Amino acid sequence: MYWVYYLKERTFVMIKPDGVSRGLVGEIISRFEHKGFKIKALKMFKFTREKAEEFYAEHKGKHFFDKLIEFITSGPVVAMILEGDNAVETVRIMIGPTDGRRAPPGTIRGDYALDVTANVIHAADSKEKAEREIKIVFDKSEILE
Ligand code: 3AN
Repeated sequence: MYWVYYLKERTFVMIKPDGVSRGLVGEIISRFEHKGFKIKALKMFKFTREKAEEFYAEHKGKHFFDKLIEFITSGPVVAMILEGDNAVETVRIMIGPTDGRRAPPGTIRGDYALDVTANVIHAADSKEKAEREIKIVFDKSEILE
């Protein structure tokens, strides 16, 4: 008997305003689909200042906070929940390090970002953060079982 184990971990991913305005939505979603992740929720919206400050609360007080809030509220984002084995870690590997200038080619930031604020994509860096971010952005009714 041959068993395939499919572990249903989920993570939160968001294409930032620069990724949306540059027309990278299809390309980025396609990478995750080709990798094998299932999309459990997907929506485009624009952050209010209040929601953005809640979302990035852990960075409050840091030198880049105001710039980050201004950037993330500057245009629509595309948020999604991806499900698959080891989703949190694997998606983080696929997006690459924060600074697009240092992100290796082959990663999303490595291929498409040349900045540290406008770095095309966000992904939760732990299971706890993923659940927190999902709660901030999605209503339960917007998520597939
Ligand atoms: P990541 O998105 O790789 O998890 P975090 O959580 O450290 O990175 O930072 C959240 C966001 O804040 C980043 N995606 C980036 O847009 C911005 N950011 C982080 N560090 C800096 C920095 N040194 N200068 C400007 N913006 C930054």
